[in-house]
Amino acid sequence: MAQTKTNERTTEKKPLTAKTQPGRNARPVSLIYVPLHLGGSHRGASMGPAAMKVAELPERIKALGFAVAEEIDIEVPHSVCWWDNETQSKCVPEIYQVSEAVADAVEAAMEAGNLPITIGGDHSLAIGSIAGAASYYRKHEETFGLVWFDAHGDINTPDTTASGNVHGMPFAVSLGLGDEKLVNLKGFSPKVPAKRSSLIGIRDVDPPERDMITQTGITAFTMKEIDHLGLGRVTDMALGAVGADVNGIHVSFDIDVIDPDVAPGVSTASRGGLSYRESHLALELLAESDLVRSIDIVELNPAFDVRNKTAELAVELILSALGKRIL
Ligand SMILES: [Mn+2]
Repeated sequence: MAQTKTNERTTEKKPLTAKTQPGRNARPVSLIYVPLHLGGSHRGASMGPAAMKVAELPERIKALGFAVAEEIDIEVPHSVCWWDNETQSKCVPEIYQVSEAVADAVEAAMEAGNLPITIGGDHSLAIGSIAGAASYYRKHEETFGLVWFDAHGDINTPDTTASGNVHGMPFAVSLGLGDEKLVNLKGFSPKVPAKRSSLIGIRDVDPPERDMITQTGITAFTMKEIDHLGLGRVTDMALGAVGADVNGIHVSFDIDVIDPDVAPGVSTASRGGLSYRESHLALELLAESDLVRSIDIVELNPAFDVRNKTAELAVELILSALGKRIL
């Protein structure tokens, strides 16, 4: 194919230099790759970690001035469990197995003093990453807040789901609601209280999820609030709601929170999302809080991407979350 000059062309090599700001709590990074698709309906999500490697994620983190302490590839079982449409939550045994491995990797990274970044893969992996972080804080008698970016609520349970897809349930599971086996991962529940949980960017919410959001009492910001107040203010409000008295924050970032014009490479795109700059701003502000201790970047689906531009964006967003700044 002839190379044409177009602003779609994002595959050129950029110089591996950047303004660095490893903050005063800078930690070496643990990269945990989870090629998981069993929580959703699109197998391409399993290619997310590979696309992030193509976009030079570890090299760019190092160029920012951070050490990459380890890179871990989590094994995902080969299964066709999603073909079974009778169950209310598909592939739970397989997702449980992956969740255990992810939880152990995240907790071990935090015990080692590292910052775990879990790369998806579909959002059901957050069941494991949040369990791992929660287990760390629990053992150290510390508290943490959860800031979740998503177009969707991800707060379904086996009783409310229309699809049976577990990637629509990880927020509920982390609050202690849903499949008993998943809820009790690591032997305790809930992983995080609703009062320390925030959900930002929603615009595609199932009717039962509306009730869940209200009943649980999490702090939710829809796209309407973001349009009205601006994402800078909304991020500050989310930090105020969940982060006032915590030792750390877990950021679970679903790339589908971004508008599909900017980030087409996701499994479940929804119009009317964050702009390119808004998505960076949110993570820059969270980095400035110096509270971010663990991160998920999920739902990258290279099968729907255009010239790997969504993977490139996801890498940039991780750099912003680590404290990359313009000046
Ligand atoms: Mn999600």
